[in-house]
Amino acid sequence: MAIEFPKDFLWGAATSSYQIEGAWNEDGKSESNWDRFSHTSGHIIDKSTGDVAVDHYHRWREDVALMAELGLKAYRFSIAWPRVLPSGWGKVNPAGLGFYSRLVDELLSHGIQPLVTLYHWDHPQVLEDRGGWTVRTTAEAFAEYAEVLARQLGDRVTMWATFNEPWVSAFLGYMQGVHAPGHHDLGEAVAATHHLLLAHGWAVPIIRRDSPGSQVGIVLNMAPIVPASSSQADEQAARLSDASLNRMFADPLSGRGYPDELHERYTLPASLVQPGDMQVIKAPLDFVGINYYFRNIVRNNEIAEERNKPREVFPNQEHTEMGWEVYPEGLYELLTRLKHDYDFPAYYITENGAAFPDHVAADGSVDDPRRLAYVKAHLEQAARAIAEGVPLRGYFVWSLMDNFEWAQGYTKRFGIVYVDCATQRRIPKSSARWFQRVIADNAIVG
Ligand code: IFM
Repeated sequence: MAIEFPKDFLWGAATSSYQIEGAWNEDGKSESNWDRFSHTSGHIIDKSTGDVAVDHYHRWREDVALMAELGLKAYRFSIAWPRVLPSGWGKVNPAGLGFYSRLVDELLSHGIQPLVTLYHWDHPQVLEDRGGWTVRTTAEAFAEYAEVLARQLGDRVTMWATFNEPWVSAFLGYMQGVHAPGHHDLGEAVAATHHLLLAHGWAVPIIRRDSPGSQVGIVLNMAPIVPASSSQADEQAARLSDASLNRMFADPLSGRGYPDELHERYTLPASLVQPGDMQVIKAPLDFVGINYYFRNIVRNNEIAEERNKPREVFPNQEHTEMGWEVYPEGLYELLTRLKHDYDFPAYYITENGAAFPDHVAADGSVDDPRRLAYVKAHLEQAARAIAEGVPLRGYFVWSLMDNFEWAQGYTKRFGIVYVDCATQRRIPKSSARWFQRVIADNAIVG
């Protein structure tokens, strides 16, 4: 039986600047935090960098043509801040801005709606040198950056996301040390969280003013959190983990302030949250983008000094190549929980997808049945949530094409389009052809 999606459901694919563009030092772009991080040895598993990535900076026309061939209704991409404002703020680099302006025009000429993410983890290294997200001035610089983009593209771009996964920027970057800038400091992660949210809150009214009528939102990585057992300790660990991953962002965005668990575990420095900040952060949104990959099963950490860091447990189920459990029901659980607990007006799945090893067959094709099954199963759960009244308006697969998977370099392929890194040849995988049919039918048939 066919599973139909609502009329006007927005079907798309997503990418991000550092993961696909390359051209790391071309046309006036300055060094980014990720250029510095990947150029410093020991951070990327295969010692690679995003210097060339999948060369989208030079192949963007070909890539847009591919999107059109697949029938995408929308394309979610991010802007490299160091291309547009190489010093973080101040002087605009017209060449960098021109690249994105041409990309937007090309998308529109094919009837593809751009969803622009202003920040997907890459900012000018000069800002990082002055403290990055741990300092308030970076949030001020971001507001200026948002204004430049909204003024220049706001007549043509009608969907904006301020940030992608601020949890990742704050916690993987400043506490777990696996992303740029590679620090290990809880205090820095908390400060970064506040400044990212503040930057978001400042940017929202600026975008509304300079891109009137557009939809403005933010993209969060969220997951259902499940205790590993019914013990009080595991339940408590799950509560902490939920506060840190989910409520730390969704609560202040919806006007509830930071979760109590943060205050229980950590004394915020008096100077961090200034009068009026929480009001800024709760700027009304048109949508929240959800990036969902797997649920988190957590167990209490028996190591006394690490009680703040609940352990994740990975059950013996099917896993993707990232080691992430395949748990499509989690998408339904997450969406219905959001509907129950918050009153955001709309949601988009802004990322969902899977890394599996892919191989080019002798006939030049790439068959990826496991990725296809992953996407199909998640779409079925999305449809279930829609049927129960969740205002889910679209789905973006991660990713349009194989790319630089951060600390995992090029060892993990998430694309529905295969990229041969040596030749930069693009080959739509069988999942891409299947997705193309789903879009054309606005339904999963069979
Ligand atoms: O590749 C990333 C993306 O940049 C952000 N969300 C998760 C994806 C897979 O790890």
